[in-house]
Amino acid sequence: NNEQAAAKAAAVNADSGAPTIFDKIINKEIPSSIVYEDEKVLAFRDISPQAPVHVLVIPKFRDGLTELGKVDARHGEILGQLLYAAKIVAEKEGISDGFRVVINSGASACQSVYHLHLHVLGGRQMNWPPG
Ligand code: D5M
Repeated sequence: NNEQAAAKAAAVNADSGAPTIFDKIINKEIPSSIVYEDEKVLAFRDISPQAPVHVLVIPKFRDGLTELGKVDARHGEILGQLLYAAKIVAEKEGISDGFRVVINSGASACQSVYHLHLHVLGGRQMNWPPG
């Protein structure tokens, strides 16, 4: 089925080190709807929103940050900055009272872009367990 095909394609592309579409977004070579930006972090609206608010938070310098399962101790500071940026995004988007942060790591989690990103989702009742 489609989901399996997508997972397989993602597995093949996983962490090849090749630039991703997010590099083009960071460099403003393709348009995005930016919600928050600072020196190290960029947050922009997901092109395929799964909730009324769906924002991606990414490090501007990938530097080995392809997927959460492959980070190491030197990434501790930026990981904290990404999580803090997610909180700022939630505030800006008016969903501070309830929101979800998701990181898909690896093909079995359906990661499709191998530039680490946090999904910030809200604006509707979120359900548990996730799919
Ligand atoms: O999530 C990768 C996410 O990236 C997925 O929700 C779509 C989103 N995406 C892909 N291309 C774009 C562009 N060009 N703008 C905004 N959002 C985009 P994953 O966790 O890897 O499955």
